[in-house]
Amino acid sequence: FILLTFVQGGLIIKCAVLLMCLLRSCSSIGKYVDFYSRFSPSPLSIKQFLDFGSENACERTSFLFLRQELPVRLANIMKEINLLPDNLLKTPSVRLVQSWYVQSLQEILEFLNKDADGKIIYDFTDTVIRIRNRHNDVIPTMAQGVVEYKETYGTDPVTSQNLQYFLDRFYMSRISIRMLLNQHTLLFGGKVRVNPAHPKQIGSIDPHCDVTEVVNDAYHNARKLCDVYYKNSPELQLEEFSVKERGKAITVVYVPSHLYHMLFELFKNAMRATMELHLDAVEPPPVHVQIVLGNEDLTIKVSDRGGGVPLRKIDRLFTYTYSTAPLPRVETSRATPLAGFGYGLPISRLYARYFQGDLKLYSLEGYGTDAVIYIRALSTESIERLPVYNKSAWRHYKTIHEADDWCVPSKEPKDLSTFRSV
Ligand code: W6P
Repeated sequence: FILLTFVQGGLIIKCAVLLMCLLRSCSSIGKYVDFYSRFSPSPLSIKQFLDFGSENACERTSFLFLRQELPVRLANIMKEINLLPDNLLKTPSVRLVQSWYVQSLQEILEFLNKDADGKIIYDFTDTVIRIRNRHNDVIPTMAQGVVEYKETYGTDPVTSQNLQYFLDRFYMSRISIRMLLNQHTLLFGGKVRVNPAHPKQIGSIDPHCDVTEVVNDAYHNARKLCDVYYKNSPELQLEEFSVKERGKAITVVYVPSHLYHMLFELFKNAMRATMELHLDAVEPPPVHVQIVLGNEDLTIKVSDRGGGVPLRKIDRLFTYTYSTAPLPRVETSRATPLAGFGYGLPISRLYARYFQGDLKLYSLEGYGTDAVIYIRALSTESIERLPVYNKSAWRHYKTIHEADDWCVPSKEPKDLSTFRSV
């Protein structure tokens, strides 16, 4: 070793030091993951997010909170990554994702025993931005891992179910971590707290998010895509109803970008179904949207007349292992970027569930589909819905799945004549 160092000079020394650090950190990072995974993540309400952005909260408070909460959320989900099937863990894609999590956890831990002075807090914000960028491509990278795994090992229903369980939790955890990172950088990353693009927002939250505005925005952008690929597009028919004041814009305390993401996805799907069913129609049937504000829920229904989806196939639209099939997954030969049934729907449903809402599909096969977004009307009820690593989660991955407790329907009815009395 000394000889090598002598021959190759400083570079080798640097490599050795780096390797040593890497080994030391590799062997101890597990301990930190164990330690922090014993804490449950602390779900925040939208109201609490707003308080962080108000006058009496500061960058220091946010720093002290994130220094504890980010390791907890990272460690909780890292524990679950470790429970994935070995062959999936060994794919280069999943290894890469895992290395990002290790790296990010390490970078936050650097701030552990440091005084919360100006310089440190400033550096922390830099680290937060770096971490967010590092994890930008987690979804396609993870999807690639799933494709690689499927191509080599295939999928059985049990693996598929476990993967669904994991990915829902993993992506939900990611949404929540990015929410924390975004709030911190939007509130404290610039010179002033206001977001120049959205001055009324507190970070990514709009206390008066105009739902109709977001619906129109998402519709118009989906329509542009639709016009490119089909040379035509369905009109929008919009209806609003509020149990409160009539004639006033329906608003909600919410993250507009989340709402936009969901609506854009639903519009793309609705438009594609409509256009595919009415290929030669001069005027395809419109997409009908209802926005209803109740006392508990804000509900947005997007209805199309695109022919619908049989009940048996609805679940597939939310299945990660189904939508990442390497083979063409839709019956039509037309390849359009307009709604590929990728991860769009399952991720949109996670956005809805993240603040205690939901996203559901109700289809009338042969006619059309209603896609419904449910959002909590009260900001005090909009509380993060977070996965936690515990015995019950662990059991999900380790349970040996037994035979179903419902009969398998047989296509050939049993010959009832055997039971005829003689
Ligand atoms: C369909 C399939 C679908 C998924 C999501 C939203 C709307 C629609 N329409 O035919």
